Amino acid sequence: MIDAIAKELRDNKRFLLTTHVNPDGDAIGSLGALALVLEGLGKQVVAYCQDEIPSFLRFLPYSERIVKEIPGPKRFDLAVVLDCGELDRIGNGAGVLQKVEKIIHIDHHSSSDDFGQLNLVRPECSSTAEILYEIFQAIPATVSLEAAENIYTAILTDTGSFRFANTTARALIIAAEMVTLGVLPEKIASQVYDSMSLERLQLLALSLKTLTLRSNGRLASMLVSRQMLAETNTTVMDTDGFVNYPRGISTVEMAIFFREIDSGKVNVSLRSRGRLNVAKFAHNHHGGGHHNAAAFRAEGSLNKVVQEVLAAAEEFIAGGPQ
Ligand SMILES: [Mn+2]
Repeated sequence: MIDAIAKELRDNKRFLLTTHVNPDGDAIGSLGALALVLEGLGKQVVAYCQDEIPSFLRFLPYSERIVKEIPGPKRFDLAVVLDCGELDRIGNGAGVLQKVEKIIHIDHHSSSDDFGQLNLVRPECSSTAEILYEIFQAIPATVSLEAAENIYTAILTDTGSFRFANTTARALIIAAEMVTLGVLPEKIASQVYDSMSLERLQLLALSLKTLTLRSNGRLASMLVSRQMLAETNTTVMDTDGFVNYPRGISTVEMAIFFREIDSGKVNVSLRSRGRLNVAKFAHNHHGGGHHNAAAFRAEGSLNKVVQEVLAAAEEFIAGGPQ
């Protein structure tokens, strides 16, 4: 499959690249890395993401060229969907994409649909960028420093700074290769982690007050409401990574972070340590993700969603490893 995809990338000319709504470091890093490598091969590329690039990723080369509308009418030979388990997670661009004759789907989410003509879904990989790097070697294509910064950042963020269970030897080897190409880990870490605004810190302070423990300390939860965002003049993007605070408590096996995105709509992020499979919990609620990191969207008031989900999570934990 790697070789088949490498051949398609070599043989075609006009590419549409896209990723999921609410993009993270792997989404934007994979988009940027593939766009830069394809341009290096003389291809025409449009990289699309429906939502705003989070501020901590805006230092990434190419990120400023990612478009929020697919320019039209434009014909593409090929679309590549990155880090995105279901086609409708692309958002508004999904319609345009379905008109492209051939779709290549590259992902590492265990719940991925096979919506492409070519599907390369490898849940054992740390990140989508890790899979891309293997494809770049198969083309074979030169990885510039700019592309390397994108790949490194994608692996760094998807492994939680090389801390999560997906921090494999292979993830570390690729990261090391990116450093060999000139990536400066200190520079990337400082851009990604030390670029917090005062407002975001104030939002975190409010959110931490909502931290609660259940199931004898095995379940922790925290929330951010629309009102907290208004009070601190922040947006939902400022909540990125907040889920790691409840997750960091020593007794916690499952952490849940609720954020109210609109009235009546709540985003629920799940993290686990060890054997609890939160992808399964997310799947029960029409979401998806990985064994230790997953998410879903729920309808209803924040209060109601919090109560129902926490009750379900207590039962889930009592059921033991899934
Ligand atoms: Mn990813």
